[in-house]
Amino acid sequence: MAGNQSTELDVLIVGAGFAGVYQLHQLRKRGFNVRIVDAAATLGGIWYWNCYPGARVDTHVPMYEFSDEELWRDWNWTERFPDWAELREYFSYVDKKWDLSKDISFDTRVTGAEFDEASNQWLVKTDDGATTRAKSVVYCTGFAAKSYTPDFEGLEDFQGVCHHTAHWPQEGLDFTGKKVGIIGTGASGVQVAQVAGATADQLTVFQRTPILALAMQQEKLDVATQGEMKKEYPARYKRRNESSGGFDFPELTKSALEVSDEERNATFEDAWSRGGFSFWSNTFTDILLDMDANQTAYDFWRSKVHGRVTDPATAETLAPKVAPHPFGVKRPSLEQNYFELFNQGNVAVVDLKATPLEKITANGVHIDGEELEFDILVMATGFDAVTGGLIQIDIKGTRGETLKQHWEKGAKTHLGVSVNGFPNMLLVYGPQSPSGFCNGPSCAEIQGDWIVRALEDMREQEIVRYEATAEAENTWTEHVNMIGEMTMFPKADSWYMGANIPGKPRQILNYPGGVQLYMEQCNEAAKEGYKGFVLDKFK
Ligand code: N01
Repeated sequence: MAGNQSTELDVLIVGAGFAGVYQLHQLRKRGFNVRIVDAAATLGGIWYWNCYPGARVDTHVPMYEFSDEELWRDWNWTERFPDWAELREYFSYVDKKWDLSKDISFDTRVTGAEFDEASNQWLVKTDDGATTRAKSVVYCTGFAAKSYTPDFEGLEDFQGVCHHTAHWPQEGLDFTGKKVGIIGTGASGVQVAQVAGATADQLTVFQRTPILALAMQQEKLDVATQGEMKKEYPARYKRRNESSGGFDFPELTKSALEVSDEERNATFEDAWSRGGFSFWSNTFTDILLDMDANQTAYDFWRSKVHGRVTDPATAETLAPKVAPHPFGVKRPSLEQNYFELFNQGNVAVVDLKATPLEKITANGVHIDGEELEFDILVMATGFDAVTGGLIQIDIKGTRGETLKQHWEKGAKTHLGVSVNGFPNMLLVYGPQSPSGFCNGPSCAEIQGDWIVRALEDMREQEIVRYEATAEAENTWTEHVNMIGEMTMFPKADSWYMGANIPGKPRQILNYPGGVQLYMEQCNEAAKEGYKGFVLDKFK
């Protein structure tokens, strides 16, 4: 690792997004000798790599930021759902306030790590050829550190410009006057389409599964408004810590099936007009638990889309009568004018279920026996989410087994933070923790605080080696799967289930019981002397 640093650390953190930055700040305050390593050139994690046009957060201000008053007091956003550029500015502001960069190795990728039994330390290898010793490694690689591009026949033959949304050129790319094809209609595809549709000569959106995109209800924010809002910030951050998904939504009390049609409709309308994820997670208690309740949400959503798309056949492609999967079990995206795009003469949607993509050619995409020509192809095809970013690192544990091998049949952890056979290794936002079901900064703080406390406890008790037992790992995995089975998430082929990647084991990757229940169990384990862990004072 280049720069001014120690080659023997108390804690090495992988990743400089919200989770990693929080760990660095908190651990350093407590006197740990700690350093972040990140492959990117700046802070920001996902916001460094996903700088495609239109990329913006789907969480409203002030939820998607740290709750430290020292930060929010002087920081103001320009929009209710900020874009990637403003998020990067925020990270740069946090960097100055918390003085972070001096302890971060940028442009450095962690390629492997091996546990050294003799010293109880990890030997962490980076792509600059260096090896760093660390007593603990905390992986803060986020849920989307490994992109996924399908193995399309002929992809390498394409002569135009082709980028995955997560490897967008840092210098940007202009769609003006170009023929643009976007493959994928997840949150990334929707966001790029909205920008491309404005200036491209022709935009074709290749849809395999319709995206149940929700109204963002974007707003400009001024300083005076935020000055008023800030009076409520402490209460709102408290609420976010007490919620199930790390947001500040009010408590839900009613079933969608116990109210009249008028009341249900009024509740849906209210959530729709509040925008963001309100319609997804803040209408009724049983939307994600009961198929009949779920259908009411889908029908409402579909009527909204059909009201905005003029051609009935196109509307049906985008929002079919039969739901492609239960509402909300694939992550909805937020949209501003996504559905109106398809009323424009220069924008078309291709239904890949009806006319599968045959191959990619030098000039474009072959479909239904025809070649569609493109200057630019955008792969908005998602991520090998949650586990992919971790197992792409060659992490070797005590049995000579790599993490990839250990998770061959599916991820297993204790409490979503620790893995048997991989001592002194902790995960933030990892598999079987609330992760993708929780707002990122909330999880970075809530789960992050538990990890910081655990590291302090280990230091205080002079524990040199801590490791989840195989039994605890199995128990936690069963528990997570059991709760998952009670929900409707397994009913869709989503990244939540690992089902978007061919050959990846199908399992619920995020803890589905909510942050409260999750933290109760983590805190209980800590109180009982880190139940489920073996703690060694001496080797
Ligand atoms: O990826 P996705 P994403 N042929 O996996 C399609 C977060 N995020 O990058 O649904 C054709 O959701 C695939 O089709 P299908 C957010 O959490 C947040 O968009 O599998 N198509 C799907 O349409 C999000 O959930 C923001 O049938 C193929 C698309 O590619 C997560 O990141 C912005 C295909 C992939 O969608 C991932 O979003 C962006 C194939 N072979 C992302 N393979 C914010 O707003 C896949 N697809 C903060």
